Amino acid sequence: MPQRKIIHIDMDAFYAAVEQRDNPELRGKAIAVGGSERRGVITTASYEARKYGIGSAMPGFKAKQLYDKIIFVKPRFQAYKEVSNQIRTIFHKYTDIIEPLSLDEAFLDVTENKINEPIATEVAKKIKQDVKSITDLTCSAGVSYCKFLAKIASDMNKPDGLTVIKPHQAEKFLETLPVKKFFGVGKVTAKKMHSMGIETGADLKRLSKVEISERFGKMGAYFYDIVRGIDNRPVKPDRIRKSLAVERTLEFNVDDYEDAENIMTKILEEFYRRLKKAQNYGRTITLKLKSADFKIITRSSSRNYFIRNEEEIKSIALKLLFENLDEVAPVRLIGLSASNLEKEQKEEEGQNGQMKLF
Ligand code: TTP
Ligand code: MG
Repeated sequence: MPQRKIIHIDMDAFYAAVEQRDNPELRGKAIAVGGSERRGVITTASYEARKYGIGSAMPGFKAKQLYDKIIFVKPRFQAYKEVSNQIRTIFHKYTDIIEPLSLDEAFLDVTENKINEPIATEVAKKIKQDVKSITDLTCSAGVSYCKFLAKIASDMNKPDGLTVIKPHQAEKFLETLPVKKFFGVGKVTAKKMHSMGIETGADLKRLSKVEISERFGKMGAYFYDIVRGIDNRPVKPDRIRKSLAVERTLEFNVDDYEDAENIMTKILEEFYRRLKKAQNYGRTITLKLKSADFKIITRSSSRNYFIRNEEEIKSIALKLLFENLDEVAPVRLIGLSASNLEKEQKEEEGQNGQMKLF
């Protein structure tokens, strides 16, 4: 297999940058999107505000304490969605292997690309230029041979950064990296690692495969590999992610099993009602959890048949929830989705059938 070329793109201070773009009075100022000095949390802050230590998920009153001239701006999700669509269109100029992680962030596999550019850094430069000229906003790009490193790289020289981690630099780089920066290490896991004296990649690397699995379960094997720069996860294009999903953003952060179970029970009712109505069941059930500090994990369970039984769906969902809540708790969003859907598969068979005609 040839060395892959992966780019991770992430918009800079996304919501805040859109607000400053659309309202010249906000430019150069410390602004926070969402929240107010009395209630609510901030979704993000402009770089001018970050100098005072203001940032995502911070309560508004705290931001005000840190800098009393902070300007609170109401979020306009429609505007962010529009930019998100624009950048998606730009990405498609270069590759169709795009995996969006959120409105402002995506992985791209450019090993082979539509402009036949062999140097991934050049592709990243072009994407950055396009994003700037079409949206009038900046983004940061990370370039590497795997998702994990590309993601870390994009964060290294924000804003307007372009960072490349070459294969021969990977191991050294990972050794000095604090474990809390590892993609997939949430607050709880980081704490556990710290209590074991594991602060950096080098510390983590001292654990044997058996030790690391004993201590961190399934995630252990993943940590074992990534700290050695091994990450073969493919960039999963959007289109193979057809699913039926129900999600709830919670009013309070939840870390208690009982509360989580109650919420899940409500989600399950709605989820099952929709599956039944669509008469479209899946072979895979996926749990999504978003932590209070915005880390997202998804955990799936698959069968080799379409899961139609309500009790079975329920037991799969609760098992996934109980096994994974600790990793990201407290959570602010719980979601459930069904994929590998019956109808989607029929559709694909249909498409393949059609393709044979050409
Ligand atoms: P991020 O990419 O995490 O942050 P950002 O784009 O604002 O800043 P950076 O330059 O560091 O990338 O998140 C993208 C958007 O998602 C952000 O603009 C607002 C929203 N968001 C929230 O609503 N709550 C959160 O806790 C976080 C982290 C982000
Ligand atoms: Mg961003």
